Amino acid sequence: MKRSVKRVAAIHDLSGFGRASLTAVIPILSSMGVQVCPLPTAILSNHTGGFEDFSFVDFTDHMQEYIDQWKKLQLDFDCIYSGFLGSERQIQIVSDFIDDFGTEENIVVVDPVLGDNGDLYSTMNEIHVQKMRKLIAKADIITPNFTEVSLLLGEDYIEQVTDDKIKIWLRKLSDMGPKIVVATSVPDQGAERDSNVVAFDRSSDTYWKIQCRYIPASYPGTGDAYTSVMIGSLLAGDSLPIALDKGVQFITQAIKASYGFDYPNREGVLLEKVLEVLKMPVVLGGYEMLE
Ligand code: PXL
Repeated sequence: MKRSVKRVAAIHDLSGFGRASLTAVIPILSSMGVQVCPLPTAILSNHTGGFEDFSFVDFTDHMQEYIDQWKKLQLDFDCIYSGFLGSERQIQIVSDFIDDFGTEENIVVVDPVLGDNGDLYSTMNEIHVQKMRKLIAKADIITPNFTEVSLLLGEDYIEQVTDDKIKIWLRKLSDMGPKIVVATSVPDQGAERDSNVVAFDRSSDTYWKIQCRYIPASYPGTGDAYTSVMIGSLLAGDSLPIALDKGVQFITQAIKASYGFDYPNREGVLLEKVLEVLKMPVVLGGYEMLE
């Protein structure tokens, strides 16, 4: 039976305050007409970006019984989407989940959350990186930021990168398994502070680049928001470059709708003010194919 509403298994933490992980993924995909089934990895009072402390309950010990119940219900999903994973054991659980629920038809998206701005996140270590390398082998699509690209490849973090170099790196990541590699926050070689989304699609041997103009503000959770829009767009039948472009436009609009207001960035972008635009036809901002 064909489902009338697409369904995503979203394997992320639930952070009660701050608009990251599930509190970004659920409203975005729901607004795009996609059902989100959360598989929580941890429950936090608030995310960790910019907050000094937080309460944290690791859900690892309960994930298997939760998944077993989903198996009993014979659930299936159009997409499996994993993000922040709190422990190495969780990486194994996600890997097993992909073995159990992955099919030829559905898409497996792994956001290999490991670090940002050249550094590993404080809760991650080298073993985490090694396990993540194994997990991305099982994904159809991965969405590392530029720091995570370097970490996964074991390359030193660099401030500037040429198109030729990022193309080689993305192909190397794809050689590790995923058909599509979407790198975010890739420094632009021309405009100093701009960054780009650069993607490689192995099936068509094509590279795509979407420029993101610099905005002088950064907010936690925008990576989760970007990947969610991309997934919603792909599930609606859009092509990869259009899905990548829609994500960039949404994040740009969300940041612009937020930074005029005086509130702490750690609370995330004001999603509630921009969710409606996800339902509107988009004027594409422009993607280019890299030769
Ligand atoms: O992807 C953002 C995110 C997710 N989960 C937790 C976080 C953050 C960002 O800081 O702290 C727990």
